[in-house]
Amino acid sequence: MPNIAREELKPEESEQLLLLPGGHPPLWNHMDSIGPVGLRQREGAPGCSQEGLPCPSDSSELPVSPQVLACLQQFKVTETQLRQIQASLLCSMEHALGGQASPASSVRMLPTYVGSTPHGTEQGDFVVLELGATGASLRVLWVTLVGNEGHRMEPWSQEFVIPPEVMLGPGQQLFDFAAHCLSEFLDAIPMDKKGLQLGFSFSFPCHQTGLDRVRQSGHGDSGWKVCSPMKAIGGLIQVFCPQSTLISWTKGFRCSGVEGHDVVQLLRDAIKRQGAYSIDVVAVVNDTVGTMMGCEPGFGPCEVGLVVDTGTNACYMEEARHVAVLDEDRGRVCVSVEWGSFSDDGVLGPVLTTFDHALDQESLNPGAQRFEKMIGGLYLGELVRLVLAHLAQQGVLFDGCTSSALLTQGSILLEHVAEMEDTLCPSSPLAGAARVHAILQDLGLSVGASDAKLVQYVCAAVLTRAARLCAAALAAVLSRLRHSRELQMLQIAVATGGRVFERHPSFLSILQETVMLLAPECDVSFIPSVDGGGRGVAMVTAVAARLAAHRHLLEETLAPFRLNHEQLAVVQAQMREAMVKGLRGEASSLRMLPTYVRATPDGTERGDFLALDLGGTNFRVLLVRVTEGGVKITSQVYSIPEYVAQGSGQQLFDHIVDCIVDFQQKQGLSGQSLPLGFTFSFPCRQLGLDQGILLNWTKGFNASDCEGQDVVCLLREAIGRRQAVELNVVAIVNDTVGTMMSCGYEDSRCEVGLIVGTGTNACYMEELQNVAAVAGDSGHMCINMEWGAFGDDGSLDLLRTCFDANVDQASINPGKQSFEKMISGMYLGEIVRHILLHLTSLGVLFRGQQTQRLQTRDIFKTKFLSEIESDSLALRQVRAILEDLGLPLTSDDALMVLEVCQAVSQRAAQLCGAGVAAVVEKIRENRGLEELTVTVGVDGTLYKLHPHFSSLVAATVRKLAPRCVVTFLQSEDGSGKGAALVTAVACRLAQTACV
Ligand code: 0WK
Ligand code: BGC
Repeated sequence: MPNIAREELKPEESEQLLLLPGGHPPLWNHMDSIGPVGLRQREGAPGCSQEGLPCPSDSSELPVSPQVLACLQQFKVTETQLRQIQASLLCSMEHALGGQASPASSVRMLPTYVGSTPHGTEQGDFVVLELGATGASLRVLWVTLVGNEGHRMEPWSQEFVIPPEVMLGPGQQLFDFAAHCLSEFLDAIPMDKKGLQLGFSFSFPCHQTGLDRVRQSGHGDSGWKVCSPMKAIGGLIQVFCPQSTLISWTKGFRCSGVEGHDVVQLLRDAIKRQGAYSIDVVAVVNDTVGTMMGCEPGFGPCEVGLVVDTGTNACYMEEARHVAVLDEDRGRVCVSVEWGSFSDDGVLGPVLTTFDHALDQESLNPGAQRFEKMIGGLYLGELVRLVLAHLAQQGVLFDGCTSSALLTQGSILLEHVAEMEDTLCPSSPLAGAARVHAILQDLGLSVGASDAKLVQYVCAAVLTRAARLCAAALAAVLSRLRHSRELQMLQIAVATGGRVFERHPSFLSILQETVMLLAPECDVSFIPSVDGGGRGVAMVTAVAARLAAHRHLLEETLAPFRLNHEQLAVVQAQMREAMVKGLRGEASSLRMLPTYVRATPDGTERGDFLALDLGGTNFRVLLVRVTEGGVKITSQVYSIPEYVAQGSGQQLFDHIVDCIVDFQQKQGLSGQSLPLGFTFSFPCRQLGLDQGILLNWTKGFNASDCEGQDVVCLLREAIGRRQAVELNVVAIVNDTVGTMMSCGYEDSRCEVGLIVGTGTNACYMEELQNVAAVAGDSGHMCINMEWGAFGDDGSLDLLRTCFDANVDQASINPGKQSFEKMISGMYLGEIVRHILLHLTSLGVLFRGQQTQRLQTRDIFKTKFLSEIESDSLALRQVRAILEDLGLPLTSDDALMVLEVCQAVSQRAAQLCGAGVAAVVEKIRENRGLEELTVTVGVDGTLYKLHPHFSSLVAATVRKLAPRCVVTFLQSEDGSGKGAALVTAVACRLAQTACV
């Protein structure tokens, strides 16, 4: 931005200056420059034009001294300078929106987390506390919202003057004062005062953490602050409230111990100290937001809120995707510009007068809020005072006499300027001048004949500049809006609030005209806010209250999914106990099935093997070539249609043999009888390596005539039914065992196999002496725990939720596989769906609209959880998935669905971690080791694809088994390779036995 020198007067301008009508001071025609009006009133303009131009009624000309001219000249801002301020402010806005670190002298662009303008449905009684909008006073309101239907109720309100020592004293004193005013106000209100909800309009620059949006700060932590804990299931339920950290005081406030602190908590503590009423601070709102939200329904919605009161600021509805800190890609969010801090010396320097510098130097915050100090009502009076004192000391005003009042900072207030400037075009100029005289005499000044008029021109010059600068800033916001919405023409309603608007009617007209000049492509309607935004704050509070209530219901619903360390340690201990009982053959929900796998591979295995892998997402046939150089796998995936998985056993095994034959043909293996290892991922009581009695189907399989049968026989019979096929079934292994063996081939410390996929289960190398079912007491045997059934004896009932019960009831094996149904991929999506149905029925989600789609079983796939919880595209993902499901969602819904998914998957991972901790601790104690180093071989889609599952399992194991160093090794080739290796070991052992 080029540096602009203070503008020299163009020749035609200097000629104009010398002659003035009726003793009026030299003024400029604002069309090409900014400052008091030109020499003669524009031809044909009406009497007191709304531009604050002198009225022709007083036709007398007023000689103006060069000093006065030079003085008023300083307040001239040219159109060019205005356009540069507009452009520089726009640039600073986009800079800050992009999240780039911005110098203190730029606008702040603070997201307010107000994501929507009022629906009009908001209802209820709300208390509003306004602090900071009107300088040395605070206001309390009781606002009753009646929604669309009801008849509008006038709010009750009361204003309290804040003593200067409170505005400059300790922060606690200020908030105690506010709490005192609150209760004094409420004492007088004849309404029921239980469960009061308060909206705090705090008109200073603050970093907010949320109003109705939860900041995503990683898994499970919503970033909301817990206000007050209350007893509930499993410890705390949390009440949520916003946080708003004060960046810096402005506008005459300078309380200590507040900047950098959460002003909501300071107010809460003060209300508690006051102890008169229990009031919940539900929302904190900037006054511009209250003004925008208070826009009269008939006019709105307003999408810009503009306040010019003691200070000045604006907010507007920005596209959320443009606000870098939000990670949002849809919808809009209200951004508080905080343009008061704009002071790009490059463009403002030439506009800043000596009086501005003087005012800044004497202010509480020199160097800060430079833009605000040229526009805000707190400063206009002071600017006028400094100019008048200067002109008096130059002897061109008040006969060169000053007064102590005139030399006292703050002696000329906004009201004085309003009165004096407003009389510039009174219906009767004399009356006007008399009032100016009265004000100046009150300041102890002797007012000469032309003094009153000159003073009026000073007021007009200061105010006109303020209005123009404000217009330049507003024009920047409008250009930003038009740009971010890619519009040729922007039609917009701007809500205005603040005493400068109320007291200076010319302010709005000058602002309007200048906006039309600077942003001709914007059709702007200005809507004065009715009650200073109190209703708007109540609207926001109503929205926040509704969302806090929704959030409370969400937390109440999800609380049972948030397991703490004690609960997980109980699961670990219960699993340990069930393991011991199962190994002893006592009643236990853990069958602890011997697998007859006694050793993990030692690398000497060799040969070609066929392997089958049934029970996971896919059925695979594999050719596994084990050579010195390693293992080479060729495989083919085949589907097992539901009607086959739930048909007859014969049909199922015939289908399996068909796939084998197809594979052999494709691999040119037809007629070869390779040793075959069968990964059969269902609970089987093995009587030997190649004998496995199916105990019960799981994971949606239910083929008849199989349970209680030796599945190796069923396979051999199917092979027998197929002519010309010869297969040598050597081993049947569970997928956990296959996974352990496959990883054991890479890492000899791998002694545990874990599957978290469609189903879940684990196996590990147990001391043979502990396995009652198998003779021998030396050496090890791999035990298939079948932990999916853990809790089928009711030991998990304390943790089971009604949603788990719904899923279990709807499954084909109710009462079975309890642990699996809280952890594995076949069920997590269904648990989430049932929770979403519940929250919809509570009106928390989807505006309470139940959709057919969401009532469809298995419509919410578990893979959605992995997609939704992926850190990078969280909300976009959520929205895309839910919209595909035809769900009408708001952005709040998207976040709540994300939290539901997080809670369900977190519980699953923690329960899985508690199980692994029980296993590795058993191995460590089996071996009487102080510390155990062990590897767990893992497979399964959920474990592999979910973005956080594996790290949560590992974290839970670290907490529950601190004396075990556990490495999780993801199996690359699945358990088919493991089955082949088990077969290879069996063949090697058989050969050595023959030798
Ligand atoms: C791949 C293994 C297979 C196991 C599956 C489990 O090769 O034996 O059953 O993982 O994961 P899922 O496919 O059920 O997600
Ligand atoms: C089965 C186990 C299997 C696990 C993982 C469970 O449903 O009962 O045998 O290991 O799923 O696939």
